[in-house]
Order: sequence, then structure tokens, then C-alpha cells
Amino acid sequence: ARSMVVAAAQMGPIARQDSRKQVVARLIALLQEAAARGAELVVFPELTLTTFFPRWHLTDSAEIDAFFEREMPGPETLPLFEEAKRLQVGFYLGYAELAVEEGRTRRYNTAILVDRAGAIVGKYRKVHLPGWDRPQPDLQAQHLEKYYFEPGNYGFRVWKTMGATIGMCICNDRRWPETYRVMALKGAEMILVGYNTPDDHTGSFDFDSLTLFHNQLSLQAGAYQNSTWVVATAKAGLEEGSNLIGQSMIVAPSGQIAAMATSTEDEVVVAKCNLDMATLYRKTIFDFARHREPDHYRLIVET
Ligand code: CDT
Repeated sequence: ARSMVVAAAQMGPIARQDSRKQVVARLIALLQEAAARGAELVVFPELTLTTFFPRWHLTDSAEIDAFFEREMPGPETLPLFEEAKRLQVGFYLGYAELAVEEGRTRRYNTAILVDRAGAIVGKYRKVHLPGWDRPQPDLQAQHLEKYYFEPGNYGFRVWKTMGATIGMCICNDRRWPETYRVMALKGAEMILVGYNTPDDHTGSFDFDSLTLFHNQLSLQAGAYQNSTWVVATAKAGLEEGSNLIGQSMIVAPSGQIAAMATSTEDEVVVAKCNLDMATLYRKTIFDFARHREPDHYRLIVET
């Protein structure tokens, strides 16, 4: 069978004053542990390099810009690329991207895919931005991704790299069935996703108390219904007063959890993924060409 050993490299909290250098040192330690345990591909969280700043309404542009990367790799992130290349390990890394496109500055919530030679082979910009574009006086916990970012303009792509067909998405995307389905239709065998999920993000106790269940439900349903591996990595723990869930996990195309983190700290979980499992399900219950009925799905793409 074709297989790949993958790692979800969960991170514990990152404080606002933590430097990129401190964070990158933690990433390198996680990478080294993952490589020592046989990992060929390591998945880091969403917005890996800083604290999850969309919880604050910042208005000073210098303060905002300090959370964004203008180049990748930059001087502070280069050591991660060099170590990954030395270890011959690929990785997924989420970060806040500041890009100048058509003469205009744009901000995206971005993830890159780096191959085992240290080359960036894929880039994804988060499509589903949760929360609000301005502070909500009625909410105790703010979530201002629509204020800081614009929706990604690349769509859901997949890349044939490192011996597999790999797709990427980011955090809230994992709750939307369309995310997985588009990539599955493009042949994704493995979908990588980083997340930051506060345990009080809806402001309703009835919903918030199900946050861990909804994380599992989304990832397992996404994997099974689309016949793909899903590697999901949290930034977790008590970060600047906000509790972020952990539960980083590797889910098989059967929907079974192959590995799951047990802490909300820096923690590596590893699984050997049989890539042919994706094909097995797509030749049977989820043979898309034989069984899908797209004529009945038109409403999904109407606005
Ligand atoms: N980062 C991110 O997308 N988090 C959301 C929770 C907040 S929704 C207001 C998520 O879907 O996990």
C-alpha cells in the first residue's frame, strides 16, 4: 500500500509578547520530534507564528502589521525551512499574510505547503472567515477575522506532491461540507487543516459546551463523506485569557480517528496513513462518478 507517516504538531498557547524567534524555536523542536518518530509531513496550526490576535479590536496599523508576514520565508522563519529541509520533512504552516496585489495591500489568513526539499509548493488563503468585521458589544468574546482579513482568492486547490494528492484548508473551513467535497472531487487523498477554536466562540452555553464534539464531528464527517485523510492541528490552551481547544487529530477515510492529542500543550501526534484507503472508499460507497447526482445540488452554488 502507498503510505505516508504524518504528524499533527499541536502548539500550546502563544502570548502576545512572545517573539517570532521563540515561536520558531518551538516549531523546530516539534519538527525534530515528529521527524524522530518517522514523520514525513508535519502539520502546524492556523496563524502559527503569533497569538490569535483576531480576539482583539486593534486600530493602530503598526500594531496590526506586527502580526503579519510580508515574506515567506522571512529572516525569522528561515531556520524552520532549513531544519525541515535538513530532516527531509514537508510541512503545512498557517500565518497572517500581507500581500500587495494589483497595487493594493491585502491581508489573508494563509497556509503554505512546503515539500521535503524546503520549497513552497502550495498556498491556500482561508475562504470561510468567521466572526465579524467590527466589535460586537453584546458578545463577551470578540472574533474579528472579517475585520483583519479578506476572503481567500485561490479557492480549494490540491497538489500532487510528496507521493500524495494533498489539499489544504483553515479552521472554520472544516465545518463546511463544500470545503472537503471540492477538494475530494479534485482527488484529494489528504486534507490538512490548522485551527484556533476558543471554547466560548458562540457566546451561547448550549453551543459552546459542544465545541469539542463539533470539532470531532466536522473532521470525522468530512473525512468519511469525502473519503480522505484529514490531519487537523490546533493551537490550544489558555492564550491571553482565551481557552483554545486541543484535540488535534488524524482521521482516516473511514472516519476513524487514527491519533489524537491528549493535552492542550505543544504535542506531536503521529499516524501512518494508508493513502490507498481514499481510493478504496471512492471505488465503493463514494464512487463519485457513479453515485453523485449533481443536478439535484444546484441550489448549493446559488447565491
Ligand atoms: N479560527 C477560526 O476560524 N475559529 C472558529 C471559531 C470562531 S467562530 C466565531 C472555528 O470555526 O473554529
